[in-house]
This record gives sequence, structure tokens and C-alpha cells, in this order.
Amino acid sequence: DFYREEPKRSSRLKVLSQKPFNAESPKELSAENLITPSELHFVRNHMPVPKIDPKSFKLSIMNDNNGKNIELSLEDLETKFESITIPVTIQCSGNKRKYMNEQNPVQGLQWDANAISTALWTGVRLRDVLIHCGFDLNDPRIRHVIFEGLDKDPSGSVYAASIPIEKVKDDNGEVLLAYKMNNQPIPLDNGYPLRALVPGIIGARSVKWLGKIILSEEESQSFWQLNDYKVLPPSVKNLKEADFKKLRAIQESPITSAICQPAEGNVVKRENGKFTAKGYAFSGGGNDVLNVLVSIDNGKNWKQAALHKFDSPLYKSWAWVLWECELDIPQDQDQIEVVCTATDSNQNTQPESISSIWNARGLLNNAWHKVKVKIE
Ligand code: MTE
Ligand code: MO
Repeated sequence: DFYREEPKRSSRLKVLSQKPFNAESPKELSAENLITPSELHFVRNHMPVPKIDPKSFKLSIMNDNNGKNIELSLEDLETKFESITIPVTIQCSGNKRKYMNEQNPVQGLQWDANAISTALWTGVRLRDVLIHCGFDLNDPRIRHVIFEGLDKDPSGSVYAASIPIEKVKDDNGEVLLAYKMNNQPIPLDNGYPLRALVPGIIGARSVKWLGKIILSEEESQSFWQLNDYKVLPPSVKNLKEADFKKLRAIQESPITSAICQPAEGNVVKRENGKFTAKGYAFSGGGNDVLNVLVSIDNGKNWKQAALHKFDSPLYKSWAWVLWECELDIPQDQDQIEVVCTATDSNQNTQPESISSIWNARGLLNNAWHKVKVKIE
């Protein structure tokens, strides 16, 4: 069994697949905790979790253009550079795929709205490490930073992805080589002992169990970079018709929001007259969430939700906000649909319907989230 050495996991995770392991955070939790407890962070694995000995572990960094190659131990990383701790939300670009699939079938894990979690991440800035080790970030041949994981498929090929060098050079970028999550060593499922953490960018680029970094003129040639995490146009109904070469790999994630409480099919009591809806909103690229609106008449009238958030600088808002909104129960209905939508600090808003953003891989579904609730 290729998967015989998988870690122990919390029974509270909502499992979508065991081998490889894929699971959502409990939805009730996302409505209450700005920081997801480590054992309840969602998990998105493509392959078995690799076993890595932290003592002999070495990260290798290579410049593809001139062959310069260095190695760093965990101790080097933890002692030679300034570390920072920041709240960062990781969201899978397939989050809420289930709803896209309901509109028209899409390929991929049927994630509901909780393939997203937030942790306090500690690590060193990749930019500092590269400069300290003498890599010339102004060399025009360095256009992409490729991250390779130590997790392998049966044929021996590893998980890999890349980001543009600009994100690493950016003063506000905060791309980390992370070795702690919530002030503890990173859990086995989330990349122990070292992962790339690319704030504001889809989870797929934050490579776990990081073993190698390559500075290159080309982006990663991995399947996941070239032929997977890209948004196809709605006219392409079938992946066989897809021309991935013409499309850019997804980086930043768009403004999105979700209702976590009540959940679909939950009952609210008419006699109470009111109920409280709760959820999260998140925008990639370091954008803050300005506003979350909630409606029970499909957007004719909106109520503004109260927001709870980290105190982060505007261009470094890497974490979700939680929202909460008290709503009046209508007297004449025995079912209502709660709808939410958010606006970010670039004034980006969410599309009302899925139809114009539908894509055959079911990625980046940021249409208004809707939950039906019974009134009794
Ligand atoms: N890194 C490696 N090495 N292998 C993987 O399968 N999955 C990616 C990313 N990094 C993956 C990886 C995807 S698609 C996502 S969404 C995030 O990890 C999920 O991070 P998490 O499991 O810590 O929540
Ligand atoms: Mo993902």
C-alpha cells in the first residue's frame, strides 16, 4: 500500500477522499475562530505524505541559468535569518466547486465552502534567503521561482508549482519558507518540516514538504502548473477540448465569501423572530475585505454584516475576515434562502451567478453563496 504511513487525523475533519487524503475544516468552526486549530486545518494532498527526517533534511536552492546551487539545513533557516509570524489564509482554488458542479458537471473533488483555513505561520522571507545566499534577483533570466515537494507519485515524480519572481521581490510579498504553524512544528499533513507559504495566492502554489527551489526562466513544467490550475472559458465543457497552453496559471484568488452558520437545511425557530448568520470572506493579493452584505430576498435588500478581522496592513491583508449578521425571520415563509456577498479594498465584488465564471475544472467559484434554511 502506497499510503501505509499516513498520519493520524482528527475525526472532526470532513473527509472527501482517504487516499490521497483530502478533507475540509468543520464548517461551524469557520464561523467562530479567526485561527483554525491546527488539527482542523483543511488538507489537500495529491499523493502520500512523505516521511522526512528533520535532522538530515536539506533544502536545496538552484539557479537554473548558471547552475549555482546551495543547501540549507533547518537550523540554518531558523537561525541565520529574521523570522516573522503572520496570519495567513490558505484557500484551495477548488473551494465551493460543488456548487459549480450543480450548475453543470465539472471535474475535481466536490469541495463545499470549507477548503479554506487560517493559521499563524512562522518562517523566514524567501527574498532574504535568496539575497543572503548570493542569488542575483535582478538577473532578467530569473522570471519564475519553482517549488518542488518531496511527495512523489508511484512513477517518482514530485508535486511542483511556481510563482513569478516579482511576488518574491515585492516588499509587500511576504513569501515565506515556513517551519511553524500556530507556534508549533507544521503538522505532517500541512508540510512538515518546511513549506513554501505564498500569501494571497491560491493554495496550490504553497508547496508543502518543500525540498527544492529552482530560479528559472520558465515556470514549473509540472502538470499542476501547466495543465491543471487554470480557468478555462465557459464554452469549454470538456477537459479534452482544453488548450491549456494559451492560459495563464492562476495566482491571486478573487474576493469570495461564504455562509457557515446556519448550514444548508438547518432549522431556525420562528418564535425567536430573528436569527444570526455567520461566515467568512476572503480576498487574495493582500486585499482587505471592506464589506459583507447578507440578503434573505435574493439580493433585493441587503444588510451589512459586522466584521471581525486581524489588524493587518492594507496591502498585507493575507487572512480572511469573519462576519456576523442578525436577520429578521419573515412571517409568511417556511423556508428562506440566505445569500452573502463581499467587497474587497480594490472594490472588487462577487458575481451574482455562476454562469459567467463556470469552468470545466470548477476553479475559483466566487459567486454569491446561498444556503436554504427551514423556519419552524
Ligand atoms: N504541496 C505538495 N507538496 N503536495 C500537494 O499535494 N497541494 C497543494 C498545496 N501544496 C500540495 C501542496 C494544494 S492544491 C493546496 S490547496 C494546498 O497545498 C493545501 O494546503 P493544506 O493541505 O496545508 O491545507
Ligand atoms: Mo488546491
